[in-house]
Amino acid sequence: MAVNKYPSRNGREAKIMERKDPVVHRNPEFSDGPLREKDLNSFEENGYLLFEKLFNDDEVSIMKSELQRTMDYNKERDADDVIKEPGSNEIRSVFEIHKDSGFFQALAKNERIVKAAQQILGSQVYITQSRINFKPGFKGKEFYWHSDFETWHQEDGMPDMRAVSCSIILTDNYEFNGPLMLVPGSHKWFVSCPGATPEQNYKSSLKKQETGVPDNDSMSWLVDQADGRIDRATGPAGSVLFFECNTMHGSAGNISPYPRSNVFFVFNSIENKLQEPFSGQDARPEFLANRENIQPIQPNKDRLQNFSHRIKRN
Ligand code: 6CS
Ligand code: FE
Repeated sequence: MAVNKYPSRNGREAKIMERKDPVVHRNPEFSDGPLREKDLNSFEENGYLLFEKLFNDDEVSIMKSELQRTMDYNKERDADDVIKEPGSNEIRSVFEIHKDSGFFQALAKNERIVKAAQQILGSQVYITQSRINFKPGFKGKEFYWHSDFETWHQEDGMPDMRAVSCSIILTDNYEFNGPLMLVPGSHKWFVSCPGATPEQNYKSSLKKQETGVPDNDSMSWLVDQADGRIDRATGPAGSVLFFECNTMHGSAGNISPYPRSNVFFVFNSIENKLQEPFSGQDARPEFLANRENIQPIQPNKDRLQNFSHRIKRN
């Protein structure tokens, strides 16, 4: 097994250690893309970057109809990659949306987001995980504070911090409908979490994550380091949030009538493919952590209007 640079959940007390990997992996071969120098510097400093309206109104209206279609298609589907909200039959998340052989598959390869990921990761990229988090009105429950990397390292064997999540806002994200909250600068620290990973943890963690979450003292310390700041990723549909794999984030429940639906494409560097989980347990299923037939994405310029959705094959 590879050297474990970021031990966590090993039954010891919580510990905060410095990040050992670069945030922006600068590489002149992958400098061509939508991010300017000040964007890369801001991402380096905060651990995230919000672009208002990276997609135009025509593309947004297609996103909304594809979102509805995806929801309708999965409403009655009883499959591992469809996660319901705790205590209700409302859909919380649908995974592996980048393999829907239609609109979202094309969107995942669009150069506006792929080239940005290449600029940040300094290499070619592929998608290690994708999902739509629906966070329905009234019933959308919270996602407690966590670092995605802490889970992906422990449970999926992601070796280094060289992945970036691209969250495209599909329904307007307001202050009051459970927007993503992020702690600026938190990506510079790795919180080694207390506890141990239960067997097949994903069967419960995708509904409510209780392992691999920071203890209160560590969380308070991170917010103190940010001078008390907690940012919210609010913006109109079509806006895009890039956030670093180790940035501490979470979101509150949604009791408003307005759904807060975002699609997440997690771009991993082609140099950072998943290995054996550092928890020592079995690998999580393919829909959560892609391992099969990994190819670097060839970014496309396609106008998204060309893609009509074909119902997912399986
Ligand atoms: O376990 C995971 O991979 C998922 N869990 C959360 C709360 N965020 C990242 C990812 O979708
Ligand atoms: Fe997350």
